[in-house]
Amino acid sequence: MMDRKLVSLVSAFVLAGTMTAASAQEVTLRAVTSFAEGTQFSKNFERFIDKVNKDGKGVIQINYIGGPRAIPPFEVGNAVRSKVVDIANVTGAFYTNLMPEADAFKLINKPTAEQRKNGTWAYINELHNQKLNSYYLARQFVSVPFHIYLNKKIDKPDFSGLKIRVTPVYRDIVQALGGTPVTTAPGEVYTALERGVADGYGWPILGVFDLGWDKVTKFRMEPPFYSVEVNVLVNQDAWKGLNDAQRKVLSDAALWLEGLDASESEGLVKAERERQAKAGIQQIEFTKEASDAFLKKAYDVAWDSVIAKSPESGKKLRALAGN
Ligand code: 173
Repeated sequence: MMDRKLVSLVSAFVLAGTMTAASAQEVTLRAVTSFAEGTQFSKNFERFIDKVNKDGKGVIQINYIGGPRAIPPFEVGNAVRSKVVDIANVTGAFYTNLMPEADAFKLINKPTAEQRKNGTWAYINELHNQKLNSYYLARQFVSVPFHIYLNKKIDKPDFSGLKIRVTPVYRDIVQALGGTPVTTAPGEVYTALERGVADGYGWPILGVFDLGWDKVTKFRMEPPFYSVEVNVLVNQDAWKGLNDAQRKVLSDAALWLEGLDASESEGLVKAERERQAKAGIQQIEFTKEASDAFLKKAYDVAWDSVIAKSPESGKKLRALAGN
């Protein structure tokens, strides 16, 4: 009797031990994106998830919760910080409340391979460790620029009398040109334009068609400016809890994800400009001098604003950006 009890006790321990080992082998991370599912700035993250789930069988898996219906865009940074989610696809523009320096990422436009070599990645990772309790896994879309789209024609870079939908990306330059910034999440842009709450909006060159904005957009202002940044962040406790094999699946997939910008963005940008023209979105172009002055002002006001909020890290980021 005693013996049999002991045997079953021992086998129960052995079984429990095996189960722990088995579940430690494969870990599942919960993921969200700050852009609508299936749209331009979520697409590559979704491809990244598919790759991790394929390459990481038995090692690491990602459970894709989804987009803004799960977590509002401006809350995603906080969700990854507090481990409500383990991994997120989010632009720094949506978490400047937690990290004012994030407003500088749009000004850093060197290829990501170079950023990984020259210390930019390491420094931005440190900022994420400290302020967002997260690991900076990847930066996407470095060669995709932003534009201001308008429904009223202007003949010089002057937004006086215009209300323009912004995020922190465009706020300083819109104000510097005399416009009135109105902050909204991407999900509210269509209605703001339709109701005339906004006369225009800031957005990258890509993605205008995703939410039907072509129907409520007349003009795209040239020149393109800044550099899109959408980051993949992993909660730091989740990252630390992974073993080397699990981290390797994520890190390899991250480099693959960053590589998509170099291989795909230029073609996508060219095709999108043509598609916008076909849809009747007209370009507003200024003289060469006015365009150059606009670009200089766009960078100057943005750096000034970052450095005013975070003098030390702002200057360090500017030196790394080299512009
Ligand atoms: O306009 C925005 O919502 C914004 O800031 C952004 C940032 C990166 C990619 C797309 C949009």
